[in-house]
Amino acid sequence: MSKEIILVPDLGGAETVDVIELGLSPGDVIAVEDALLVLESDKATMDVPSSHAGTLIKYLVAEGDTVKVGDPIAEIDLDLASLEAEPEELNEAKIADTSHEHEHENHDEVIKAEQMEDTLGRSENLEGPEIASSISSSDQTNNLSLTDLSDSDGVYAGPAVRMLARELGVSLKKITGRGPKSRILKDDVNDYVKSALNSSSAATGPSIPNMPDIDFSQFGAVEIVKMSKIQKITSSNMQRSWLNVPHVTQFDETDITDLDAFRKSLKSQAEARGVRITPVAFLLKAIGIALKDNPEFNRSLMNDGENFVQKNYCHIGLAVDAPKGLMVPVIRDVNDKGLWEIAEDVGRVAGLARDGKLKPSDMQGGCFTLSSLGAIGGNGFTPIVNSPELGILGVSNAKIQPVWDGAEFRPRLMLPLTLSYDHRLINGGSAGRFLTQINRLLSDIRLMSL
Ligand code: CAO
Repeated sequence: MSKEIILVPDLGGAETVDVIELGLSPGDVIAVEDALLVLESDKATMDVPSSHAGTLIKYLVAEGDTVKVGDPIAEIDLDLASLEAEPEELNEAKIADTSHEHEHENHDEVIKAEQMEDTLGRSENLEGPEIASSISSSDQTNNLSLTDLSDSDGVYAGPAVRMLARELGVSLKKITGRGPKSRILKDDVNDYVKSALNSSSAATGPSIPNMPDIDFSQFGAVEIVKMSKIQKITSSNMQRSWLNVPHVTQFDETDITDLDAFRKSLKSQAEARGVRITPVAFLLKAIGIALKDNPEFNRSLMNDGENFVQKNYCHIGLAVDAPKGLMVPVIRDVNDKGLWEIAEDVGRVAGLARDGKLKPSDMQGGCFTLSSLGAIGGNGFTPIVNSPELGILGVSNAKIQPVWDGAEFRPRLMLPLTLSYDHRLINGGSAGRFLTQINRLLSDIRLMSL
């Protein structure tokens, strides 16, 4: 067996460098120019290519060692040497220019070398000449690859790690490096992929069973009716929210006796203005204030699972029972508006919804939704969050009820409230505070002016 000891080449000025990656294993077949290992100076990494073809017997250094020019780094069995064309000057491998242009060229060369290594790896059972033709048909270069560790993407990783990430289709930006100076190591890439695979298989779970197709005509006369576009959109939005959002619903009841008296006292003014003022305007006003005071309700989860959006505006959706189906137009900047203006907006958007004249933009940008079934009836219902909003207030029919005031029962107009919220981002305490504030604002409307 003829052996060759590979030495640390000219380091382009650096006195000592660290060994940061040993890319191969003993027994690996290597071609001239294959990256043997990766060295790191203060500011850059460099691939050290093999000056000879053969089989790696062993490394003479370990990851973390500090080496200088001329130190032995690997021992190679040259038995395959006759199969490859060996450029003479490789023993004197030069460090490449650090300019970005060269960086990219060198990067490409490293990739080609690694691809060739891959080819060789997969051709273990081939006879010698076939290996030789793989080698000689490859592009060869005499330069060491010097790569700014942070590269243009700001990620701190060596070329071999970048190559691995590319092969696995992983963005290095998503990986936390556990190497020195937070450099991303091959193990970090592998661990990231493993955990992504585990979490995706955990998330897959059993699928939702399909509803059976039933021929209802066997039970009596039926007709098949096409769903309207709005019905189809509502159906898929509801299902999406119901399946994605872990819902919790909280119940409360608020005393709107004084609110209703005040509202009724505004009747002649309202007529003069051509506006109808119902509890809905007060509810929107109260929600706006509660959203301002409880900003955690004015957020949306981002799909990356890492961040949420905090909204610094306050637009509220209003569910409208329109002839063509449920529509949710959005009333903008509620906190900048007084009760008259809000009441005007309610009349306007409800009219547009019922006439089927809402534009898509009229239904976008909501931070929270109000669904009032008060005029229709019912003691309570659990509304579905209009995701990606985090909360929805359901309002049912106000009724006179006996309320104990500490001395006697008094007839009070009580309004049932239900708050459904996305438990991924809202906890019960926040929801309790939010709903309690709405309750207080409605039961004592003087608080709305503070
Ligand atoms: N309890 C008792 N009466 C109520 C009430 C309540 N909670 N809310 C409103 N009312 C009264 C109003 O004051 C009005 O009476 P007056 O004319 O005597 O004042 C009457 O009921 C009719 O109100 P309205 O329905 O015309 O107007 P509104 O402002 O209350 O509601 C709107 C507007 C658009 C919210 C409503 O018409 C609507 O479409 N609601 C349905 C929402 C819906 O479908 N939600 C379910 C969606 S799925 O979650």
